Amino acid sequence: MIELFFWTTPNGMKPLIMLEETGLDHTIQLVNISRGEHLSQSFRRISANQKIPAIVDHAPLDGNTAIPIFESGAILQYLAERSGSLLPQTPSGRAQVLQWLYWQMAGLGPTLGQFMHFSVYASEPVPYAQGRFSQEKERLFGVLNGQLAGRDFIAGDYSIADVAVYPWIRRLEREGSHLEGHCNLNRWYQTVSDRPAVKRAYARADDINTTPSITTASRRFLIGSAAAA
Ligand SMILES: N[C@@H](CCC(=O)N[C@@H](CS)C(=O)NCC(=O)O)C(=O)O
Repeated sequence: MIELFFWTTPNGMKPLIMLEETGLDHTIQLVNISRGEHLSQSFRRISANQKIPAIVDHAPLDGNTAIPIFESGAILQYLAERSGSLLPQTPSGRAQVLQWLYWQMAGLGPTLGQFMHFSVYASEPVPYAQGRFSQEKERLFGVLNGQLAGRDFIAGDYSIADVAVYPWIRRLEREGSHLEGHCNLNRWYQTVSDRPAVKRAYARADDINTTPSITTASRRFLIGSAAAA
């Protein structure tokens, strides 16, 4: 059984979508980052980085004792291998998927996170940072749009690369970023949005929380500001 430590953010949505896609047996532990629940000592033992998401596999297939895993990319890869889904078996197929998974983890995710921070959440305007991350966001959207030309999905069949990228694109789209100028990206976005597992995952998230993570009250817990407490 997989225990998912979850809040309703883009990185949190990745394993929830994956669990819906694979049907792996799981339970959800809510970690409300707006209330600083990710900063507790007990959560630190599961996620050394004290950010969500994290999982604990209570019955790993290799017979080991329960294993905690943090970092959403590592979690997706683990769940793909655990379920035999959404990650090809061949070395070349795996490499194609993993390069886009790492592109999301190292490039798209951090860039869109900083873009959101400086354009929506920052307590004061920082025009240089807004411009820098807006420009890089557009460049990365262009890279993704180019990769999706003539392809239904990012790396061959639907895979953990799509699962990793989708929640961030959805978050930006909901925040007002227009996808129409990137026709391949927009088509892919509609296709993934229509997947039953994706719909189920967002319906579950909406039942849990519909308020933004960063409010005046929550600001002191987030963005590492209280992480050393
Ligand atoms: N690279 C990490 C990023 C995790 C992350 O930034 N999680 C956010 C929510 S999306 C969080 O826990 N924020 C709380 C904070 O920064 O204090 C991953 O992909 O798992």
